[in-house]
Formats: sequence, structure tokens, C-alpha cells
Amino acid sequence: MAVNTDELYDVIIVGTGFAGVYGLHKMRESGFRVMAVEAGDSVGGCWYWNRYPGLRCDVDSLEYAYAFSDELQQEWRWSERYAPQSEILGYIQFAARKLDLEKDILFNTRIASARFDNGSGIWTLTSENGDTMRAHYVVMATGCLSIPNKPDIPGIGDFEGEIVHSVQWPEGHLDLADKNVAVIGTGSTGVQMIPLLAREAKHLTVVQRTPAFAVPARNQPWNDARIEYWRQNFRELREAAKNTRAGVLHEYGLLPSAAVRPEDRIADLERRWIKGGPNVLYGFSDLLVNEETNNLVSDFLRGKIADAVDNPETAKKLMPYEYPVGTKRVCVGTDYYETYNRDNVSLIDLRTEKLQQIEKDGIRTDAGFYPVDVLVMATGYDAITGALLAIDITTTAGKSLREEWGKGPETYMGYGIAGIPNLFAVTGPGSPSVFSNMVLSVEHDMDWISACIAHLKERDFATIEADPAAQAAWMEHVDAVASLTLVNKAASWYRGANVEGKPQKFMPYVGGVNTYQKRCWEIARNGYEGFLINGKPETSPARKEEMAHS
Ligand code: N01
Repeated sequence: MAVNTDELYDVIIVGTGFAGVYGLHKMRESGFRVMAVEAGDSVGGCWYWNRYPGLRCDVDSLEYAYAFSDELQQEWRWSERYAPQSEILGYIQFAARKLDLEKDILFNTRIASARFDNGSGIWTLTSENGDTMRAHYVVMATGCLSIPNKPDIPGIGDFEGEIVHSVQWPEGHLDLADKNVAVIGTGSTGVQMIPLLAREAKHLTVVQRTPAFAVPARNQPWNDARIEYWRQNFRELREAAKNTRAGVLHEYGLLPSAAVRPEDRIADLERRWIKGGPNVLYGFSDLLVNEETNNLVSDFLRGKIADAVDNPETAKKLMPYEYPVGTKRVCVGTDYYETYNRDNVSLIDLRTEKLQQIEKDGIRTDAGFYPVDVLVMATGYDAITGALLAIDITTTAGKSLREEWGKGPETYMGYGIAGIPNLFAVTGPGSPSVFSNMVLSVEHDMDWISACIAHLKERDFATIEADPAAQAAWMEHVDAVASLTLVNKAASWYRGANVEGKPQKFMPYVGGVNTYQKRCWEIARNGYEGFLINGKPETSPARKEEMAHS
């Protein structure tokens, strides 16, 4: 079987990152006629597009991997605790080859629009090149972090040097020796690339709008004993991760800070700091709901910045005060703060130095001029909704999804959108998505979506869509849970605050992966309550039999 765009498919999956690759396998196993469409020339999603220096995942590689297949787990060996981009991409490509998926993927094809025909119940997807493909169901595995955020910084159009966005890093080596390089942005991307660019460039200028909390990765090669332990206990470990709030086997502290003796609090933070990675965030159960606990951890981390940076003025500029720790993604890096001790690194802190404009050969602020040959935009993404809204999708009432989500996205459980039948979003807004281990979450979502489509097909139902009332109630719940926490206190990309003009609303569900997944399967068991299901159930043999026995 190969892709044939003249055929009517049961399911078309858009995107072949971790989600699309697993989804294609799962839906094929479920007996559906399924194809996937991919803008790049390989599977891999964000791990295919991103290749900037220093890129690694900030989740342990043994956990940032598929859980569904013992075989994949046994055959693949992760080299390091935090796998580099090339290895993660290699892993996704390995999975696609092993599962023989590539023949069912249409590569180099970016979907521009999606239209549902009410009469026939068929979706038509049209690519930027005008190719069309049709299916009963569409699954948007387009990723939460795939559309680059390219802010319109004054004067940027006048810059005559090279501009590189982190998401579109040129293939091969970008020669920065003897160059004055500037990086705009100090999120996870900036924190990972800055130490490496500083080692290579003649001079590196970092433009910081909001400082990050960065923790040391303490990356290291896995030893054989660790790998063997995971091979032996793979199934139990992955199941255990599903029962956690983040979908990762962190060492979760079960007590609020107030229940821990003051001297033990700091000792535990120190121990977690030495362990590395985001461990330091999981010491107390109330980090994200209690300002006192949050201040305790924030102060601890600011103290670490003071320890690492020689110049106290620079250290002060690098300290975040404007948001509680954990409400913007905490960055995991190596030698990030220490990099500011180098003679060839300057910091422009936009809180204390006003950006005037970018000029043809540099950056001008009210404090001076910084010559630049290469300008690196580490300015992140139009996250969570960007890729979905990049496709022109309309509701059955003829309204565009962009219009519909004008005040922020609304979904039912992250999957369904009222007024848009037979289309499922994967890790959509209103699901744990970026507040979880993404690989675990995409696998879960694909399992759920595939079970849902099987349910509909078996019963000959024609359409499913979110009930507007259930959608409103779910979004109210998503907001209510967020409001119990400190997450709305940060101007984060979780809230759309990083993109000019984007409606601001906290998008992920922060009630925990465990709670969310349980609810999803309850909904399934209750006949997909909260969804409107239409069609001619009496025509289905399965349904007839069911009714005869009822
Ligand atoms: O993007 P970001 P990212 N003028 O949005 C600044 C995942 N990820 O690519 O904070 C000046 O976090 C912006 O400033 P501010 C991970 O989930 C994972 O770094 O908005 N500055 C910020 O400093 C992560 O959270 C991994 O005030 C401007 C930076 O640019 C997510 O991707 C690695 C600006 C953007 O930071 C996004 O990370 C990389 C402007 N006009 C990414 N506009 C790992 O697994 C924006 N900025 C390790």
C-alpha cells in the first residue's frame, strides 16, 4: 500500500512528529485506511526542524521515548541522560522504518486548508501546492511548538547581516568564528545555544527581555546498568509514569514546604540541585500553588545565579523577579550562567537598557551600540494554537477557526472543537500537552482518538463533534484549575503572551496527566459523553445487534 491521493481514506493524520508516527501505526493496527501528510522530507516534527547547536531534550531520554512497544525499547539504546537532537530524530526515524510507515506518508506537503462537506461527511485537505486528499476523519498532529515566533523588532528589516531563527537553523555548519553574533531570547532555546555560540563566536551579545530560571542539566552518558534496569522494568516504569502529574518519573516531594523543617528544605534543594535537571522543582508539593514555597525555591535559584556569575551587576540582571518559578518553563542547560563570565560575552538586559533599534550592522540601545554580523532569533514559537490556525479550517457554520478562537482557543478535552466534526487535535489546548511528557501524552491521545474512531465506525455513526455546552464546561474547568495555581502570574507562551496580538489565556490543562487521562477514558466508557454523535446507527450490524440485546 502506498499513498494514493485519489483514494478516500478513513483517516488522514497531519504531521509526523512523535504523534503522527505513532498515530499512523496505531490507526493502521486498528484496521483503518490511513495516510499521513508531512511538510518536511522526513518524519521527526520539531526534532526534524530544530537543529541549533546545543539542542537536547530536557526530559530523561529513557522516558522521552515511546511506551507502546517493548521491541523498540529493547532495540534502541539511548546514549545520554538528555539526548541530543540528532539522536532523538534518529530514534523517530528508526521507529518509522521499523514500523514500515514511510510508504503511507506524503512528504514535502504542507496543508493549507481543510474543508468538511456536511452532505458527504468527507474532509478535503488542500496543500500549499494545490494537491488534495480526502478522508472521513482528520487528526491534527501538528505539534505545540512548530510555528516560529518572528517578532517585528524595530529596524530588523534594515539589518544587512545574516538572520537565523533557531527553528530554521541552516543545515551543516554555520561558521561563526570571527563573527559578532547576537542572540535575542533567553528561553530554553537561548539557554541551550548561548554557551556553545559563545565558545565559537568572536563576540556574543545576548538580548534578554525576561530572564530565565535555568538549572544545570548535569548531562552524562547512561551506564549499562541503568539501561539494563530500564530494559528489565520497562513496562512497570512507563505505567508508573502515567500515574504522575507530569507523566515523568520525577522524585515528587509529597509535602508542602511548611511541613518540612527549614534546615531540611535547603538541604533537599541542594541535593536536588546536585542531581541536576528539573529535580529542584519537585521537592515540595505546593510549588505552583503557594507563593511562600515558590519564593523559597526562587530565592534558592537566584542564589545559585549569584554564585555562578563573577560580576554582581551581571548576576543581578540575570535574576528573574517578575514571575514565580515554574510558571514559565524552567530551562535546563549546561554552563549557562558561567558563560557570562567570559570576556567575549555581553548582556543587554532590556529591563535596564532600552532597545532603540536594530541597524544595518548592529543593535542600538540607549546605553550604546553593539556590532552584529549574525543575528540569532531564539524567540520561540506561536505555541499550542499556531500550527492549527496556520491551516485554514472552517466550522460547519462557515466561520473560520481563527475567528472562532479570536478570544482564545476552546476545545473539549483538547480533542474536539464544537462546530468542527470528525476532526481531532492531538495535545490540543485544554489538555496537559506541554505541561507533560509530550511523548507519553501524544501516545495517549492517539490511543484515545483511535478508540473513538473505532467506536464510530463499528456503529456506522457518521459524525462526532464536541457539544458546545460540554466544551464550555471543560474550558471553565481548565481555567478554574489554572486559577488555583500561580500560572497566570507569568507572561508566558503558555498564555500566548509572547506573540504580539495573540489572545491571552492559559492553554494547557494543569490538573495533571493522571487526572486528565482517567477522565478521557471515563468519557469513552460513557459512550463519548460530551460529544454529539450523529448518523444512522440503525444501519450498522454492530449497532443492530447491540439494540437487539438491550
Ligand atoms: O522560546 P521561549 P524557546 N524582543 O518562548 C524572547 C521547548 N523547548 O524556543 O520571556 C525580545 O521560551 C522571550 O522573552 P519573554 C520548551 O517547552 C524545549 O526558548 O517573552 N525578546 C524569551 O526570552 C520551551 O519552553 C527544549 O519576555 C523576545 C525568548 O525570546 C519552548 O520550547 C529546547 C521577543 C523565547 O523563549 C520554547 O522555548 C528548546 C522580542 N520581541 C525549546 N520576543 C528542550 O527540550 C520573544 N523574546 C530542552
